Amino acid sequence: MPDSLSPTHPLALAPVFAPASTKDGFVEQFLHNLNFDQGVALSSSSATDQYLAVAHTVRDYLMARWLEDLRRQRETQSKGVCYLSAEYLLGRQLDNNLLASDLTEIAREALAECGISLDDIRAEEVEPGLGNGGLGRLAACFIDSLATLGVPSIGYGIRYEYGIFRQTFVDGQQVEQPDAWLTVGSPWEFAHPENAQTISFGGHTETYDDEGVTRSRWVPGWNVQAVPYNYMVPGYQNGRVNTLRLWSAVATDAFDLRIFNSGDYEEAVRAQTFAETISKVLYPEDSTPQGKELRLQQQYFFVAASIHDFLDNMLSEGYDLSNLPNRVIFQLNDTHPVIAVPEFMRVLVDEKHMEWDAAWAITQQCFAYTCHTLLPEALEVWPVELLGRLLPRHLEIIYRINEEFLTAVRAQYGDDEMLIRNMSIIAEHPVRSVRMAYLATVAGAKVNGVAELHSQLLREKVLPDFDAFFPGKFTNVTNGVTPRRFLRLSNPELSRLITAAIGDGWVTDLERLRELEPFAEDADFRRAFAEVKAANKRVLSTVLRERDGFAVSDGHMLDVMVKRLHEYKRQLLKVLHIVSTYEGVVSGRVAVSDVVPRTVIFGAKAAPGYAMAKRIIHLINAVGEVVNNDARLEGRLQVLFPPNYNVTLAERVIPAADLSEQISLAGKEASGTGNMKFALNGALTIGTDDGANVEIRQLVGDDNFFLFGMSEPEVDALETAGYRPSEFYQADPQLRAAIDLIASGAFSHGDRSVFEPVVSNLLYEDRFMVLADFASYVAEQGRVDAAYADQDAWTRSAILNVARTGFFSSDRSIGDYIDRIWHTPPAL
Ligand code: B1N
Repeated sequence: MPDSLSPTHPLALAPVFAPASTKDGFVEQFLHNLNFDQGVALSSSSATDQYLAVAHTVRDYLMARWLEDLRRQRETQSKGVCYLSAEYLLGRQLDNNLLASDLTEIAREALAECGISLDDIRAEEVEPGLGNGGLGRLAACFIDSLATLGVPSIGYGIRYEYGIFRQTFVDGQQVEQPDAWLTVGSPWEFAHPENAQTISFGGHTETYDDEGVTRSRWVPGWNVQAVPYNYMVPGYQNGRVNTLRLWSAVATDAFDLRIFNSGDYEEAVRAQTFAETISKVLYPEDSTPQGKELRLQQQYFFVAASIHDFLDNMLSEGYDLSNLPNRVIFQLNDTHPVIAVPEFMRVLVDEKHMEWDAAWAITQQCFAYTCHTLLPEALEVWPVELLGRLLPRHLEIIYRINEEFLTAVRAQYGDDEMLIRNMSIIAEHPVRSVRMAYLATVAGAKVNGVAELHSQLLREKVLPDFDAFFPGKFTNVTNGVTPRRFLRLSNPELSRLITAAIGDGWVTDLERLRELEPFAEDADFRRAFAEVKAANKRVLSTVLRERDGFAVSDGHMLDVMVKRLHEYKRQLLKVLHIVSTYEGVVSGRVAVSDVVPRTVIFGAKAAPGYAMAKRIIHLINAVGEVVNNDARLEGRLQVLFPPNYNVTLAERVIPAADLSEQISLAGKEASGTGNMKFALNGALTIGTDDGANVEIRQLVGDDNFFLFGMSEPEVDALETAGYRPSEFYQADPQLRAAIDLIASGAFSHGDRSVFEPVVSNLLYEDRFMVLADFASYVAEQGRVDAAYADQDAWTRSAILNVARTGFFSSDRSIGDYIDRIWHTPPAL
């Protein structure tokens, strides 16, 4: 803008140019972008060029709205949400952004006029896999709902250069490849190096005299620059565009200069690389994070940048910081961003010179914490030695928070040293460490679990002392999924059928699906619904043929288990069921004609360092190899394991599934969100009473859900009584036969050693009680087979699953966050 143009000049205020929302307008803008952004003519453009130009065109349509929302958020100063998450598992953007801006048909026609197929263009996009699994995908669903509901909000995270690894199989074993998702650049991001934040690490702390007041300060040892990359997050056809701001690390000038001046060029380049390591790669551990120094660097890097960004850029001039609780709530997505708490205190006390007590009172209103797990090994702790070396001032602040907290605990309960030890933010064993979940609980205005059962267990089992000490602090917000991506976009045929029956209001008001209930009794509707499922299976079959060379059998029940590979999720239980069916036929115990034809699809990545999980992947592939090629099965049982399960594949698999496997040991899966996506797309669930399965079953009804296995109290009782898996092995001939078959080397070319660790773990440890639930699981699968024989009744149940799971919209989850935690005002 020229100097003479004041910000209030009509030209400066004019809406940004937006192309005409017509086919011709789209064509014109697309060709313009192809020529001027990509520098190619249509006739010589590659598919990549075309994809990038289409993406830029969609962006151009959204831009005016985005700039308007950015301005509005700065100007209104109403209370907003800063969602802090180390992961956003976004999936492909083009389709979603076309839908949000209602341009899908216009784009299709416009491209057709240019001789290009929109479907081909879609396939060009590499999905940004900046998350591991459910937690990262939840964050992506939440920012979609926040934009759709028009909540003033911003998502903050890390722009990993490499997202979740690409999984390949070599001889049935997982091999990880780097996910270079940025190779051709991302058309959806805007870099703003001019808004970089300087983020410090290391050094020491000191006190100094400030006109008679003794203050502390941090004298850091080194720093890096955090460069923001902005992404548009469009609401669904509501003219709103929110922002996702992801930080990328680069070396600071100061950092470079010091070393350059010393003449050590090599060292300077090394230093640069070192700084950039921070946002280089996503840690591929889901649920069991390793306490790596770089991980803590990543966490501090992004939350410090986000807090400073908010304070510097979102607050009006001269903002009275004591009003912050009326202006912002930082939602902590698990413990990964919890180091934000001492950082916020440090800013208020050391930099803004606020009194400790006043700063702490503000902090306790500005943060809320979502816990996503119950597994003890997943609760993050940071060794004091490491934290103190990397963030010495933050460690001091944490010590003081803990001291004052424990003083308050003593004041209430007296000197109960056992209780004090149990509640201390600092653990003494095995090494002195900071318990991040405790810090988050003490600091947070609210603490929530992610499903009813999870929140109950969190209060009763994980943090009971805190629940007693902080009455009213704990609450539940059951997870949800966005109906835009996981129904409207991924299942267009079912969407059309639903809309024809009840109108399209369900896309933003998913409870409206209830209106489908009567259609379950309508034979024509059932026929149409079954035809949609069949069509979705054909689509999946084509995808798997082209992607992986698989030949999916026709007419089979599609039985799907897709999720991260973890022992608690019990992929092994599913494997034992398959092996048992196979063993039944080859041993003559079962007539092959009695096997209900099934295709079992697995999708699962294992953390690269999780040896048992990788062995289980190997076993699934090995069992598939044998089962799929044994003529005695007459093709009635097929096991497919497409590698590299990701959001894009999920969007194809879920709409095609008949049966959804949600078979974790009760009390271990915090919520699950895949379970919701399947039910919403008309798959029936076989599941334990765990996580959100409990709520799914309550909503769809017992007749439309296959429940098996121990309940959480039963698991607890068995644990207390002493669980000996070998007793189950001895007592159940069918189980014994299945395990013996694996142990015999039948799936490893006669080599008994290959799966010996899996077998012996099952027999002598079996932490997640696979053997204890086996009989119940197999019996319930028998009921699944019987139910599937009556296709019409099955379809009826499937329709009721769709009709009754509107509760699991992430719009409802966000509504609950607003009511119970954030108390943000209604949309402007
Ligand atoms: O979060 C999901 C839940 O639906 C799942 O049940 C839960 O397992 C998942 C460390 C995690 N919990 N913890 C993680 C991810 C990455 C990491 O580095 C932990 N993920 C979950 C959404 O609530």
